[in-house]
Amino acid sequence: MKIWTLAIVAPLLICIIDAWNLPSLRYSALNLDQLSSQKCYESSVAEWAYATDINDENEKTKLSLSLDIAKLSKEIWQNVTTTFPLWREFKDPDLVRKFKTITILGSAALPDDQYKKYAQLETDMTKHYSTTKVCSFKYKETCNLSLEPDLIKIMRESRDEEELRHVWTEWHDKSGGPTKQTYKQFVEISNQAAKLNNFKDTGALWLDGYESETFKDDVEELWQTLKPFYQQMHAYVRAKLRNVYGDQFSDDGLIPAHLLGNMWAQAWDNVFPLMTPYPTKASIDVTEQMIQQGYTPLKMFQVSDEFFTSLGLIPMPEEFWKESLIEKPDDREVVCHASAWDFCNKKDFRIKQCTRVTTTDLITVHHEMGHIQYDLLYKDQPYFYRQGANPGFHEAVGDTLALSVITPKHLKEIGLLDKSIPIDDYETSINFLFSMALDKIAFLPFGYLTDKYRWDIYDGTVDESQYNTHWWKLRKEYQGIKPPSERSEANFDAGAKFHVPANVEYLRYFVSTIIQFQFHRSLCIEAGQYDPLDSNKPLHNCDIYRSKAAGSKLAAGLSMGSSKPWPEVMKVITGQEKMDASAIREYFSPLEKWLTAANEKMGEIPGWK
Ligand code: X8Z
Ligand code: ZN
Repeated sequence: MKIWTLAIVAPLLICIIDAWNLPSLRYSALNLDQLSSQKCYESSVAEWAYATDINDENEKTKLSLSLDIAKLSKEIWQNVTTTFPLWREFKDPDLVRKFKTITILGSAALPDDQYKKYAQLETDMTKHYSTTKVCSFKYKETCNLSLEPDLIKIMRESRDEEELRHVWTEWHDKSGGPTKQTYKQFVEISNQAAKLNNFKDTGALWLDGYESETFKDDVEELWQTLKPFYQQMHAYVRAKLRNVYGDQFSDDGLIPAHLLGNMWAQAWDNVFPLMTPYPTKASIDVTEQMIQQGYTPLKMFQVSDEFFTSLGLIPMPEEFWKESLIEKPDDREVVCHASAWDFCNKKDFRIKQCTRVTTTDLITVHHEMGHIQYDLLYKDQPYFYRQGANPGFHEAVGDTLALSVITPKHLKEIGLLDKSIPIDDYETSINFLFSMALDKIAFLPFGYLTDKYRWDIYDGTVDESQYNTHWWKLRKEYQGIKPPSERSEANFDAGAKFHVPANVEYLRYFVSTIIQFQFHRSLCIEAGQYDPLDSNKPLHNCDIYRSKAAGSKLAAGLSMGSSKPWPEVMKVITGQEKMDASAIREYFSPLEKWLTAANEKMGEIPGWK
């Protein structure tokens, strides 16, 4: 929750003053730093009020404040860029780095009336998504089911094909479809803003956040490396689902999207019980255990906090526990999609999550806590550098820790897995790795295609006459899935995924999925929990719990914020400067072998038409 320009200008001016030794200006620069923090705080308060209580008044307050701040940002931006037109020639690279960012004002670059429209369209779409209700399959007259928790639970638990198809179709028709025209207008204005920031379109602006000319190609290469593994997963899951829902499958090899336990078929861990590799061996779904032990959302956050502090990382501050919203209220509409908030005053950090007591949500709790931990670690950086090294880094922090938390060994340690259950055998490892792959490997193509889709829209390759056709073309090509009901251009199925109406860049999650395994590998070596040469210490068994060495290595990188290009931060954490798939492959290597053999044995040929 940051105000772009103010975030940029304040530390920038301090830096200019330091560099040119003009102490007389220092006072006003400091004022500007305070002003930017203050404005960011005010806007966060208004945004939070709205996201935790969607009503007209909160919407009005939020929109009018955001317009005021956009105006102010623009004013300062114009002022600074006209005062220092030759900033590219400055000798100090740090200064150039700050100036480079100032030329990116984002949507605030728009003329006031256009900005107003942009903000209104985005609000309208997010509100529509967050408040959509659909009708029940079993009780036809009941039409108040919401995505969180009702539909998510049905997608997770129901094995009734008709019910799944009904819920999938209702949600896609009602949440996505009506926003198609709004999205089209949004794309146009968003591109205008990108051009005012000297980018050819919004997709190019998003990619600039990764500070690399080759980033798009690098991501494609990573995907190509991992695609054969994904196809093995896909083939195995398809074969097992065919045993359950036979008549839903045809010889095209595609999996119907409603059968994978998740509304967007982005993570498949919920269908694990239908295809457990070794059903008599342990698995890591601890939902039942948590319920039996009386876990609450608060307890889940406490467990997560304890893991972070066991590494010597920062405990959540008092304000966090007081002000966060960790359960869905029943007296008002909220934006349920989980998020973590930095209020820019170095004190106020909050999470908003409609938490349920499930294994998936326990992981999401760690994910969100990772965002806050990052915010806390870089809070003393100059205002402008209080961001992730790149968007993928921010997404990877909590997930990295969760890779330890979810190991059977750790679950035993915190009492969520019975101590007497054997876990060190090969079969249990395969069960564990398979459930992890249903989450992480299944996610990869979705994490990639969601922005591939939007790049194609933003650069004009695809117009609104093809919005839905193109979505399904990519879903088919990358994920190997197909819609369970007739789709047409009257639908807008991409709009049924939060990040599209809410305009959140998505490649970050693909990047995160790759780099979290690089982080994990490095921290595990640091903790003495992983040795590539010791087969008794495989990467997937590593738990960095209580390792201060691992914690301080992570903190050293994360506390840099965005003060240096991400490869330098990566180097601090992993010793490597590049993203690479070797860690994720190392982690899953026993499973990849097992799956290949299992598919061969079943005569299941990976791939689809
Ligand atoms: O949106 C999220 C987080 C908030 S940054 C809950 N995630 C993506 C999603 O839900 O689609 C985490 C996993 C991917
Ligand atoms: Zn996140």
